[in-house]
Amino acid sequence: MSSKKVALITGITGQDGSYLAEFLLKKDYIVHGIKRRSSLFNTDRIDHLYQDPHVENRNLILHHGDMTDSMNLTKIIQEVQPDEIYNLAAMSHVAVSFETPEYVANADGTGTLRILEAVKLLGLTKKTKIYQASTSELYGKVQETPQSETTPFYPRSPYAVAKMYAYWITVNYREAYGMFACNGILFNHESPVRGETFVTRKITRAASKIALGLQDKLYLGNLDAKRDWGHAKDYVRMMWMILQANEPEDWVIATGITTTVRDFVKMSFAYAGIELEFKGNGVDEKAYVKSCSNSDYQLDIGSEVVSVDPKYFRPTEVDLLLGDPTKAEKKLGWTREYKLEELVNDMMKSDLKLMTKDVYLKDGGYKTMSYFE
Ligand code: NDP
Ligand code: GDR
Repeated sequence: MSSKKVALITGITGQDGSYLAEFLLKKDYIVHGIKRRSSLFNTDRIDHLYQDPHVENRNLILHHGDMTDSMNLTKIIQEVQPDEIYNLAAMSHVAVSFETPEYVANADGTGTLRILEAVKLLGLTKKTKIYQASTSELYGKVQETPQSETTPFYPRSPYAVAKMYAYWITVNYREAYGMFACNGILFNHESPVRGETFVTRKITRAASKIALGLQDKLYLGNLDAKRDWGHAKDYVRMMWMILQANEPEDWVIATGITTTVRDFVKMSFAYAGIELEFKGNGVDEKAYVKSCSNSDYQLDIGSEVVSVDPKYFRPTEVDLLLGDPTKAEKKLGWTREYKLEELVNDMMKSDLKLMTKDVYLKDGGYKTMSYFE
């Protein structure tokens, strides 16, 4: 029997799952991950960690599974006998949750119950610690700022309501059955591998393409929304620290600084040497090129590169998120390596590199992507 710790990560193919797997492997864990069956490969983010299944003593093992399938989850937990479960799997897009509310309740809400109940039924309550990926979306409509562990919840989307169930069922199993089950209430965190439809990555990808002459314009929704953005690498470290604490508790993880979507746009374009000027308000708002010191491609001064499209507005919006991470800093000694500017730089550097490949393809006459038309 190996003396190594065993972790099970649901959502290992996602942004956080991939960084956490890398982090735990460096800590000499045996890492098991649950991935969904898909018609195309969906392991891009963890391919660099892949180990040939024919090799003995692997420390990264993937299982097919789904948060909506109790029998499957129970079987995997029984087989793996994990010391720690990180429940990161979720339909995590707030806007999409308005379109698929029942599915989100099932995967994000009841899915968490399935994990907790499996651990209980299998008699693992004293062995297995559980981290639940809770979210600042729970705060929703602003009750107070900054938001801390004691701020009341007011969820504003089917996603947030499902995550509220997951939050409380985690607390309930901790209190009812003495489980080491904790919520990390994480504020927005981003990275170069952030999903392409979340606003930060949508912006850094588009700013890169526009700077390289591959795209003309970026359409966005609410530019006034304010978010407390951190770097995913700093946040996955905290997930692990939460499960190493003396007592199971709930923790806010945030930077304590909030920024508008508009300012994130400005910072991203600025990295590529493009200064923007915003004009108008709300549905009429647009951004124009004020100056361009971009050496790769010269944009015309005054050209319109960002425009608001109301189709991206949400039926109910979360206007302002600003977290207070004092408890995590004081009790767990959590510190951050990345400031917002460094996060933007990291994402822009990576996307510019990625899009540069498309420039070569375009220059070589390769013409299949829609934005080449
Ligand atoms: P991603 O959307 O990048 O990843 C979600 C993961 O969940 C993917 O691996 C996805 O698989 C998997 N998944 C989705 N539905 C199911 C399902 N029904 N069964 C099994 N797996 C499923 O999210 P993040 O990595 O950004 O976030 C991780 C967790 O943290 C999520 O629960 C999210 O709600 C929460 N969170 C995220 C924050 C953030 O700012 N990033 C902040 C606060 C909380 P596939 O790759 O196949 O789609
Ligand atoms: P969020 O992230 O909803 O906070 O949830 P997202 O990046 O989707 O939106 C942030 C803010 O930007 C505004 N916005 C747009 N958003 C998107 N996606 N696309 C746009 O074009 C656009 N224009 C403006 C949004 O209205 C919003 O106010 C993320 C997810 O990771 C959740 O899973 C997680 O729980 C929370 O962060 C904390």
